[in-house]
Amino acid sequence: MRKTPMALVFGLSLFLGGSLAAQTTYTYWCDAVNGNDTNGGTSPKTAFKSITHAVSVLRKGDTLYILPGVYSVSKTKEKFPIYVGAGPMNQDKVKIIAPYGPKVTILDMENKTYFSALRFRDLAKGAKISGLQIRNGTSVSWHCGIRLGSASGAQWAAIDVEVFDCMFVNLYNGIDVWSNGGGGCRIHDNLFLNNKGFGVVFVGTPGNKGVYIYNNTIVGAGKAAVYIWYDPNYGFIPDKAVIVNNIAYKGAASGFQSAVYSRIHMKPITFESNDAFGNNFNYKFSAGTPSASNLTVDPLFVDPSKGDWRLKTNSPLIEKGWIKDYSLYGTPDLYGNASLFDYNGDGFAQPDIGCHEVSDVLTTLSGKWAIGQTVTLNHKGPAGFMAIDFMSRTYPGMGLPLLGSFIPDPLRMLPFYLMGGSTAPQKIPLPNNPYLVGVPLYIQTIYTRVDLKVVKAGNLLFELF
Ligand SMILES: [Ca+2]
Repeated sequence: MRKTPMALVFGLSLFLGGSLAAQTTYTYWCDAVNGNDTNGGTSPKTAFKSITHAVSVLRKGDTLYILPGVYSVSKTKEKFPIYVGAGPMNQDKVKIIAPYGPKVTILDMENKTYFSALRFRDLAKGAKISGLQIRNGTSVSWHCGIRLGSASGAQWAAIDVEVFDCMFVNLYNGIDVWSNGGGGCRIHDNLFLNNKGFGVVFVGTPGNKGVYIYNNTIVGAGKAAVYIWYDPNYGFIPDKAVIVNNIAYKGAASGFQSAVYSRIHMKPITFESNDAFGNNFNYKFSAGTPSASNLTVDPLFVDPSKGDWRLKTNSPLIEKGWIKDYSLYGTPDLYGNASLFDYNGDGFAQPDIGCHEVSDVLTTLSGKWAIGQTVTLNHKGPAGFMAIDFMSRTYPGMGLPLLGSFIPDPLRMLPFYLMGGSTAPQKIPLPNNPYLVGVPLYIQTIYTRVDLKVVKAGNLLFELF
């Protein structure tokens, strides 16, 4: 059924009106440039200034959008570490999102001796953070960008926290994960550059829920890119670790601290489809050897000299990722595109290795994405493909073998319309509805061959306002 743009607009208004009536959580904004901590924080124009203050007002299920800028002690009066879930109020399932991404949204530790920039604790179960760059830490061992968990008691546990689409630059460790009393944290689609210690270090303990470390690109780590610490003398025994699809590139690891290192027997660990290349030592295990799915090949980055860590279209890492758990691929890659995309068009979407998923379709948006404006969606796909556009109010959340990353939640999906047998530009008039201001919307375009035999769900565009 073809729906006209007017039907879309009507549906948009209806949908947003209905959802606002049922809203029980709040959305806050933080703006290093124009914000003020004496503001109410509930719109972009009344944004807070510091992340520290903005995080302190979050309650269970709330969302915080961090707008572009440099956040630091000197610029926005941050207080490190910024605690999430330290109490007294419950901050489970809060979402901390920098929608414009980590190149322009920066939490700067200014080379001072703070233990970490952010720390998630036991009252932030299921919290998510994405799109932020954390940079310029110290040379002190175990200092890090984000700390998850501890060996010091349950109140320090990090549980089911998700860190994705972030950058960790010039720190000691990127992320420290200790799993006492917690675990289940997911660290994926992040880019780690030139950290002096580890990219991600995981210290497991009995009874924990393990850790998922996947689709990260870790460049120039001074020690291991991914380090799984097992020491029976200390009781550090990871129950579960899923370490897949990571790139460890040109690390300076020496001796036992190889690029991807584990002192554990292979059995509790799923260790598949990683690529360690150009490190002093690429793989090292205390027992066993990595399976053949783990590669040692040049990833063929687009242009490292210009900081472009995407994969070239002839990279040997395309369609080589681990495919046994499609639930890992429901969020965008570091660059905002689908993290699961059927590049070779064989009807079977397979993830690439690293934080970039190579795609041959492209949806771009021109015009001003604001109420009362008309925007144009421009489509670029293979010859003979048509484009179908979806909108959603949330992150996509599902990876489907035959399709790729997909917006799954029908209650949050806005009406869509078929463009017909082409990939021509599509104009979308946005309603002049004040309730739309501050509401984040996703657009996803699905490209399909006219005979529907090949479908590529790509180009998750994360747009706002
Ligand atoms: Ca792919």
